[in-house]
Amino acid sequence: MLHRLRGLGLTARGYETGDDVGGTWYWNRYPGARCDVESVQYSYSFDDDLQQEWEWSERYPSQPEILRYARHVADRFDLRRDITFETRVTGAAWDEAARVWRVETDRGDRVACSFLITAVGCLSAARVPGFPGADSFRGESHHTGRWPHEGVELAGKRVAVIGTGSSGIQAIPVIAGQAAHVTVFQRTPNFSLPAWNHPIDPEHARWVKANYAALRHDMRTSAVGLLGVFNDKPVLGTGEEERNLEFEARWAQGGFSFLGAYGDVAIDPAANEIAAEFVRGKIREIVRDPETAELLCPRDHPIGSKRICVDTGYYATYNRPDVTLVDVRRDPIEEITPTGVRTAAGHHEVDVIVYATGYDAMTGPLLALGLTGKGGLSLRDKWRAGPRAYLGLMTAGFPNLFTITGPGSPSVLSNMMVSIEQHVDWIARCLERLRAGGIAVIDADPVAEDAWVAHVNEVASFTLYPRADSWYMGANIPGKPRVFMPYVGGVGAYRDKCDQVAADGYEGFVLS
Ligand code: N01
Repeated sequence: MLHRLRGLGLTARGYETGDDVGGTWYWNRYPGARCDVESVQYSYSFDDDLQQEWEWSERYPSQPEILRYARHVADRFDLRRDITFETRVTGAAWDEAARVWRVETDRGDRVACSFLITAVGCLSAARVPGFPGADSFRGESHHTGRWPHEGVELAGKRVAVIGTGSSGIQAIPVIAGQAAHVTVFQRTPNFSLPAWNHPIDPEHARWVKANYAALRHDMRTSAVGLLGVFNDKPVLGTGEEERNLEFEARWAQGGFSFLGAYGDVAIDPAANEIAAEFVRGKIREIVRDPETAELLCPRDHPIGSKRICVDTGYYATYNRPDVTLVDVRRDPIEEITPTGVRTAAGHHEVDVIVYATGYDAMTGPLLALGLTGKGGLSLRDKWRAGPRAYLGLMTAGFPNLFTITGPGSPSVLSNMMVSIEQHVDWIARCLERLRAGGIAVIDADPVAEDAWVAHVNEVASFTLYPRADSWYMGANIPGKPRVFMPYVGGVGAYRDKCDQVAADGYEGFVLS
């Protein structure tokens, strides 16, 4: 965004809490942290020299490699000189008379700007549940998303991991390889698919680079911003032998491709159950102790209705004698003691606690900015019953505020790089046209916003997503309104809609 704004000849300044670029990949340094989108797809497309010159080493990029990439991009485009690091935005208010945003930071900065663009991410407000006694723990305890930069010594230690979402599922096998003993506290089992990560075949990398233009186009016009074959064919009515061959082939491919095997899995409970049972069968094959295998089999949500996990050796880790699984639904965590975790059934002595307990997703990072719009209305008050935004790009009553990957856009249901670039391009073009037209202020029309919010909900209601207690629904945060926050209508269709709105003179926006 900064690069594009400079290209328009605008003066822009970034504010960043960390001491360097990288966002998610700056903060998430837990053992095993890796992206589950393939590296050649999880990368910027805005500069052809960049995408031709950068060499990825693995099919799925590790956190250190993505962080190196982010730093490389910052160096290459000389971005740091316009970023103020180690500085948190603590409040921003729209000044109606002066038509500027007045931004405040924890360093005492007071800045006025015509436009305010948020790039705070969807999963950056880390959440640690308030277990009684947590502060009394004498060992080290860390949230996966706030992992110490110097690393954590785990060799010979007894480690508790609380949480089995994507972060826990990635970290547990790696931690088990280092620690003396790992106790996993699982509340809800998740579906996880194998990554089958491997070094990038140089021949494949050359082929991708030679075909990047076409591949990027396919990603931008796809459903979720990823390459791959997503079948429309229904699994219901497909013979058992045929569907098992298809599921086996997808399992062997690794990653998200499994979910694209059949078109009805995301929308029909009976179809979904067939895919879910295939994965449960795999868990039972891999995990030797039948009781542990059953504990690891998800049953409370349709497969894909919570963010699917992608792992390396996760289920097999429970075959290790030094790994224990505790089902905290049956045996709840009662308190953290100075030396461990007490559940209803007993006390687990540990030296380190890893909180893989997730995030106040999507709205959390935006609400933390302390935004106040027209008439002194705070975003927190406006969104009390759930987020409301037009196209996920602007929220009515907060003029000249753009939200990159905001609620109501595909964001977390897609390859984030594709969705980020789409928003950046759209916002940049919008600012260019406003300037050309001598327009100072743009705001979402509340009527258009209501219609978009209704559409977002309607499309979600055709799917199985609302059936899960997921962070997509805000269900992981006590008291958070239960609303499906991202837009499930597809990356390609969403892009067309945004482009059409712009082509029609910013239909649904009020310009003044
Ligand atoms: O967080 P989560 P995450 N007592 O919210 C449990 C992306 N990501 O950091 O399900 C006990 O998914 C909670 O249990 P339950 C990806 O989009 C991507 O793992 O609420 N347990 C759950 O098991 C992902 O979806 C990558 O019952 C408690 C876990 O903590 C998103 O980030 C890697 C608890 C939280 O799981 C978030 O993933 C990592 C309590 N009081 C993350 N409170 C890749 O690209 C919570 N839990 C690979």
